[in-house]
Amino acid sequence: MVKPDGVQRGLTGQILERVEKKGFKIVAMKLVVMPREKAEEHYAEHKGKPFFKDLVDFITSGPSVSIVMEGRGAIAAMRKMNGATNPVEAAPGTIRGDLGIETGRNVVHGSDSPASAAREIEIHFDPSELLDYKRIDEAWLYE
Ligand code: IDP
Ligand code: MG
Repeated sequence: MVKPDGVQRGLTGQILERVEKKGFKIVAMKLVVMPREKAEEHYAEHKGKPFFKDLVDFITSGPSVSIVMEGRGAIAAMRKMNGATNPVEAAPGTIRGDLGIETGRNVVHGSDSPASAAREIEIHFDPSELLDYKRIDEAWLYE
């Protein structure tokens, strides 16, 4: 997900470009202002933490871009591409390392496991919004 700070700062295109250039296939995508209930469900694991309210306020404060992407090792690779949660600790070359400063404004979200991805996809998308197609470069991306 490109969080509302990423959308407001005009970073959506270059973030999606990194995903596409890496070779991952975007199979669903939407621009939405997340409803509060969905945001609370999305971040359920953080309920009760001191930053929870600010996080939900922020994530619902404007449009965000949610995508579902596929590819070999996609979840771990995307987490690496996103970089550490705190952007000042995130490695240069990562999205957060290149584009952010504050933990509460860290530009992107990425699912951290297959189980989280399945849970989050269900929150953000209807199954009919996930598209099944082949990228023409697949034969050159994979051995
Ligand atoms: P992640 O996004 O790298 O998976 P999590 O620990 O799951 O990091 O936290 C979810 C989001 O909550 C972070 O991306 C960040 O926006 C926010 N967050 C996490 N820890 C803090 C904090 O200590 N202060 C403010 N915001 C935080
Ligand atoms: Mg997380």
